[in-house]
Amino acid sequence: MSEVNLPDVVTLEEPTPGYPVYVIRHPKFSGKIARHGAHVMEWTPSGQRTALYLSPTAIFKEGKAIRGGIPLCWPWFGPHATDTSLPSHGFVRTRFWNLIQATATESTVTFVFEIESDESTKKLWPFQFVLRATIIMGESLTVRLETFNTDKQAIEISEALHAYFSIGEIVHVNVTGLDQTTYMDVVDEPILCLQEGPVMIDQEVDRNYISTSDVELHDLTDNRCLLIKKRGSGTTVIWNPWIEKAATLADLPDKDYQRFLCIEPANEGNTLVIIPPGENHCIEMTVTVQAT
Ligand code: TA6
Repeated sequence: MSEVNLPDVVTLEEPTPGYPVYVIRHPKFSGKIARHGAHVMEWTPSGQRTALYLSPTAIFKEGKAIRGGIPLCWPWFGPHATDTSLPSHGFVRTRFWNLIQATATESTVTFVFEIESDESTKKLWPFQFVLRATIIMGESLTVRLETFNTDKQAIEISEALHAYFSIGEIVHVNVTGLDQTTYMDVVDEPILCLQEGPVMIDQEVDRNYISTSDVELHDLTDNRCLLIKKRGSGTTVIWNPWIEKAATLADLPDKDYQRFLCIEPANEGNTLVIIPPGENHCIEMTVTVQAT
């Protein structure tokens, strides 16, 4: 792997030895991206509070997903359909990716990471693939995940851009863009429901909305709105663990459920993706912060 020259606005840090994190300090924004999981840890437009939540007790160790930022869930979302011994949310958020490119313009910085199938991935998922993550940081943030089927057979994937958005106070936010949308409530036994009006959070929420719509996260504490546009995604997952579930997560302070809401462009359940041999699929999210 040849070394990639980093733009001047990027420095390399290691929260733990051998765990590279790219730190971006640009006049218009700042950010952090870990090579582990091609994981966006932080994105902060200048003059704004940070847009993504990152747990202060996140663990930076190979094989453990970072709690917060934007974990990339692939090639399956949630628990594996048949083998509970396999890692939840697939196996790419828990391994180091290859940095292919890091470039900058006067208004953006772009990182491209890739993972290619090998013997270790085939033990978990017996298919050939190339997976590419493109992260474009600027006054907005774009995360693009492209699956290239390099196998001789069709492949079926589920996936999510599992974004943790930073908020002022969980009971003072709402999400619009999902009114009259069907969702599967998976907090307990799955049950099909219909969303009436904005999504409000006053309990554990774990919902898979069948929707291709863009959504808006309205933060009434911080007087701002996060516009979340997506493409290539048929499901929007909304999750907050609330009090009891938060207390079971060792890498999340008990009270921090109040400080984030996960809104995740995804494909899962009824919107699984089948990619013919030699073809590819792209899921993408673009986030913009607006003061209100
Ligand atoms: O966000 C949806 C979800 O599948 C929830 O059910 C919850 O498990 C969450 O992901 C976090 O999963 P993780 O494996 O990162 O703890």
